[in-house]
Amino acid sequence: MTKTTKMVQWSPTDIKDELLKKYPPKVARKRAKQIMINEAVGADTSPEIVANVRTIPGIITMRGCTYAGCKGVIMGPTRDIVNIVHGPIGCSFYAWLTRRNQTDAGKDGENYIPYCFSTDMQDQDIIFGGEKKLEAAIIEAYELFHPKGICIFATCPVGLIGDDIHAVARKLSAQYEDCNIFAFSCEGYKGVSQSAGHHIANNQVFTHLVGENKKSPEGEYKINLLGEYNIGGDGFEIDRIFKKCGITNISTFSGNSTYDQFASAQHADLSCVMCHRSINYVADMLETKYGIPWIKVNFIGARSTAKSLRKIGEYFGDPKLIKRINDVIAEEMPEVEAVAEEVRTRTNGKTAMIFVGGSRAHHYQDLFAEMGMKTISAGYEFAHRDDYEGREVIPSLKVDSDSRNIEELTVEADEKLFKARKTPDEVKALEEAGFKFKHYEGLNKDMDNGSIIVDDLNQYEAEKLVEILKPDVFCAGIKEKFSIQKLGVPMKQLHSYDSGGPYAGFKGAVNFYKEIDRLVGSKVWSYMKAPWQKNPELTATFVWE
Ligand code: CFM
Repeated sequence: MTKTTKMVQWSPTDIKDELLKKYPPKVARKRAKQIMINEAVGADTSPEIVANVRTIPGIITMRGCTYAGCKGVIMGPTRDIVNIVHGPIGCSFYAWLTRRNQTDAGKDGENYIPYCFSTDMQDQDIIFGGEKKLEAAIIEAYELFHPKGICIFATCPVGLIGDDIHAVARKLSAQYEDCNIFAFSCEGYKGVSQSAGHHIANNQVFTHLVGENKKSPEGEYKINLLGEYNIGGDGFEIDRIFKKCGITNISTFSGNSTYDQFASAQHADLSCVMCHRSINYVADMLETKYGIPWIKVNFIGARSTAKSLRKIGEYFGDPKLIKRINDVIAEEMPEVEAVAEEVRTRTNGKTAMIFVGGSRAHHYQDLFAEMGMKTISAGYEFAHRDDYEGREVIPSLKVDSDSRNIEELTVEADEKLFKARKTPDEVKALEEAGFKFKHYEGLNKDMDNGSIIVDDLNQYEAEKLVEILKPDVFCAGIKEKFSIQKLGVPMKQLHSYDSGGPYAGFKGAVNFYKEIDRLVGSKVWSYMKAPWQKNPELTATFVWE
């Protein structure tokens, strides 16, 4: 790479080399397997990417910890379960209301989300053990609130000293029969990322909660929405659309959810999987144990929303439902299209980069496409190979010592509750008509060949990518926000949505178009001088200057 190379002449291989150049050889060899030049379009199989492996020590990763995935992501949005963190206060404090999962306190008003429950472990608890303190905390929470459920979360020191949180949970659960108390061994170091925490949380919810409510909720066309966390009110918008279509959402895992919703999930006739990464195995377990089939959906993007709704209609196959869905789409789309058309006059041809957790780096490409914008580089913090390459690679995934650490539940058909929702003939007819169950093609197939896909992107590589490709907007999280803005590039948080949202469904799409239009059109960023722009030696090397 010479200094006189123009931006337009950077080939994907040049970019990859440039990202790796500064690393010591061993690090470069490892990172090279996680930085991929896409070749999936038109190919039978995607090129293999290394994912779900440990971050190399010394690298400033964008990832979070296993505790974050369990306590924050999966259990955080459930309003009427008391979530007690067993650990030092920092683990609680920094997980307290930082993810913008909204909730509606409902008629009963039972909502513990604004509270921060912690055992506040001190040095003496680490030395002499914290079980007694945990027991006291559970008793106090029970006596104050009498919740339906209490969940206990292990932090790193709890695992290191060996407190038996499950024994404490069992003891108190027996003592308080009207309260379901269970614990999660989700120590921060337990897995390589928050993905392990999702799995630990979901396994426990499946074991201790799903199936508890015997009575089926009322309603027609009953579904579960798996992997939707109501960030910025996304779930509210999706529920509004479901309601309008006459679809009954029994249980969202776990946006705006309640104890009873989880406990009734077995009554649904279809599971719709939104975030494949955080929950696909729950969809499988619901199918095996109760006979509920599942499909992949995406409510990010107006067209994707319409497509997902039609898929649900096709599954139930009732002309009444199909008509209602089509009517709703016809009613909602004109406003969306009008805004899209208007913003496209300014956003068409602009570029985006998306680096978020495990799903949105894929889902949000649809929204950008509706604005005429291309995602030129993307990747996940902690997704697995199937989220990149498609579910067909699942049988060939390598089981390493880290993934072995995370329990895989063995599930069998429930003798009493298993009920096939469709006959084999009905399934066959649907499949012959092109309907796909349990199907996810992954991110790679939806990105252009030659685009750079990076797993577990880090601070250094993020800045390099921006420097080389200069996107019109960069999407990631709060840790990245200001370093990217300092490079003179607008930054949109796609974890917390900054203070915006919802972006899901039809109304959400309109919000997104308007916000991105404003961001990519803003002049303020051009006043920022990135470090390389201040350096005359480098200034001469890029065409945009
Ligand atoms: Fe699923 Fe999520 Fe995501 Fe995720 Fe997350 Fe999130 Fe995310 Mo932040 S569950 S994988 S662990 S869609 S909190 S709501 S935005 S990293 S891309």
